[in-house]
Amino acid sequence: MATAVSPFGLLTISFFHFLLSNPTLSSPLIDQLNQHPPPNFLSIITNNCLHDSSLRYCNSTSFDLTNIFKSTIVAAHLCNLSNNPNCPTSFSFIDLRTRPKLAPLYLSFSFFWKYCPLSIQSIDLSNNSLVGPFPSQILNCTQIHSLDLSHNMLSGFLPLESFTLLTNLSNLNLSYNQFSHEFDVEAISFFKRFNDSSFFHSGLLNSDKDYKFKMMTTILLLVGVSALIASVVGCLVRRIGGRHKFSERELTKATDGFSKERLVEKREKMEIYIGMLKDGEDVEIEIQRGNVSSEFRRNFVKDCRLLVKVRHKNIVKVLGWCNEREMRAVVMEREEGVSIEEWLMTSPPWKDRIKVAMEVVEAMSFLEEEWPQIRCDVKTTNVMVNEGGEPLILKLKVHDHPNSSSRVIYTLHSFLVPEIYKFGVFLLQLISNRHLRKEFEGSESRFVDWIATHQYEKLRNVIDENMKLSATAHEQARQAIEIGLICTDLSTDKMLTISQISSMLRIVYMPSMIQSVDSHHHRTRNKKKAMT
Ligand SMILES: *[C@@H]1O[C@H](CO)[C@@H](O)[C@H](O)[C@H]1NC(C)=O
Ligand SMILES: *[C@@H]1O[C@H](CO)[C@@H](O)[C@H](O)[C@H]1NC(C)=O
Ligand SMILES: *[C@@H]1O[C@H](CO)[C@@H](O)[C@H](O)[C@H]1NC(C)=O
Ligand SMILES: *[C@@H]1O[C@H](CO)[C@@H](O)[C@H](O)[C@H]1NC(C)=O
Ligand SMILES: *[C@@H]1O[C@H](CO)[C@@H](O)[C@H](O)[C@H]1NC(C)=O
Ligand SMILES: *[C@@H]1O[C@H](CO)[C@@H](O)[C@H](O)[C@H]1NC(C)=O
Ligand SMILES: CC(=O)N[C@H]1CO[C@H](CO)[C@@H](O)[C@@H]1O
Repeated sequence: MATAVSPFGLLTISFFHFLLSNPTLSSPLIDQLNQHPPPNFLSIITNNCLHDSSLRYCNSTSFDLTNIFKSTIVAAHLCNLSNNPNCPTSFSFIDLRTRPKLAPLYLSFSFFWKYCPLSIQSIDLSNNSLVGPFPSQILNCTQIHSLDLSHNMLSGFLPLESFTLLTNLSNLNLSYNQFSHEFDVEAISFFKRFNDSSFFHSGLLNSDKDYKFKMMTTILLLVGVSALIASVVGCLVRRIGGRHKFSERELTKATDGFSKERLVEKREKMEIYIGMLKDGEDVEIEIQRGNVSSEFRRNFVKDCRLLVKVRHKNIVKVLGWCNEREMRAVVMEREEGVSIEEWLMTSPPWKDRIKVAMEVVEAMSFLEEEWPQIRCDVKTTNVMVNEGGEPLILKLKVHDHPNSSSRVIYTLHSFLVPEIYKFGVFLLQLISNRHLRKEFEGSESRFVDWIATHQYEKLRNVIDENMKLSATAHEQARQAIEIGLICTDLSTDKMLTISQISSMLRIVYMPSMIQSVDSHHHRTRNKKKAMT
């Protein structure tokens, strides 16, 4: 029966054909999505439900006509794009293999996934450099038999409970991703039906443990956002003696015996305290407890020895470490300021935002040149800014292959999202002031795709309107968006270096701009001096 294979029911078929064949509607997908449902759309879907109550939208408490309409449009395009025969009556698979531009775009249409056509049996989104958390919206298609997300850069935890709703799933491939190992695949009965080849190099297998182990050292070295006062000048002088090792006793004292009042963050394997050293210096202390192998401890110290040497005005200072049998800790300076995420809520002007972007990219470029083993995790939550508008990068990690060329790091090291990509996202956020978590379900790629699709016709929506830009500044912002999109283009073979991006930004802002940034610098420095 025709209804059994139609994604949206018998009567919509003619409607689909209207969409697919009407020449006046041959404009791109996005234009169609901006149209209104036809006047009789409610009666179309009501009739559909009378004939086939299994349609996903029939069980909605109220018909959200706009989204149901949009979902039919996306379905029509996606069916065709996936080369299904007889679209859309037999839309049985989604094939977006090696479509790194399109896959994130289609994933971002949450209304489509919410009403996932029941005819779809198989979904293949492999080989797309997808970043961010597992795209849970796919799991709305509970009926599927096959799901392939291999060869992407997905990270974080699997939504285990939602997975178990996929009772008919018989083929799963999550290989070559960067998930966090949280469970023993063997231990969860749902996953027992899949063998190891579904999870090769995904971060989920026990055999990936060695690799996870390395990740843990790096996690420990990550720094949280600080919020109180630090005397920066003082600490520079005091550490010249080179004593970087702290004992557990010293840290106990510095944190009033690891008191609750001084605990600012607690994660599964890590606690972050604020404290004060004997000499009155305010510090932030990251602690990992429990026994680890001696090899782990050796690597930990090796990494710390490296980190304490890094000195740059826009990179957090690591003061030292503690390495004891039951506890490891990293001690860092604390500076006054707010995270960029919070800062953006105060609608800072364009010149302050671009100054932050330039200083961050210069600090990254300093690391790239001087400390290629060390990378930083640039995000609006991991960079803070002080009262003078000076940014400070708070999260660093040491990576494992100091000898590999940067080209190799970017492409083969799949567990690391290229730093340049992170900077691109950061830059685009500075310009657009969009909240990734609230507006794009935390997905960087969705955010980037949103910018890419709106940059021409809807530039006004992309640039944060609170900035009230002059014509020159508007043009600078437009060019900065282009640079942001170059940084986030994972489909190209040629990755630029951070230094190249830094130069491009400088060119956009021209000498006059740089001068004003520099003079602003001096003001900031003087202010700092005045404060101390
Ligand atoms: C909608 O609800 C009906 C009755 O409760 C049920 O039989 C049907 O399976 C539901 N359809 C979907 C798609 O959940
Ligand atoms: C994966 O994508 C790359 C380019 O991005 C391509 O060269 C390669 O053939 C693809 N692999 C598969 C298995 O499709
Ligand atoms: C679809 O996904 C959303 C969010 O993941 C979830 O709340 C909802 O229950 C899902 N619906 C179905 C039918 O699976
Ligand atoms: C699994 O397949 C059976 C038989 O085709 C079907 O009745 C059932 O609804 C499917 N399960 C889901 C979650 O769609
Ligand atoms: C693992 O499962 C896949 C399909 O699910 C199958 O093709 C493959 O032969 C299995 N491998 C082993 C070693 O059992
Ligand atoms: C998953 O993909 C990987 C890499 O393409 C492949 O080696 C493996 O056999 C696949 N596993 C399954 C179950 O299809
Ligand atoms: C609307 C649309 O994109 N239709 C296309 C579906 O696919 C066939 C061939 O694969 C094209 O000829 C149509 O233009």
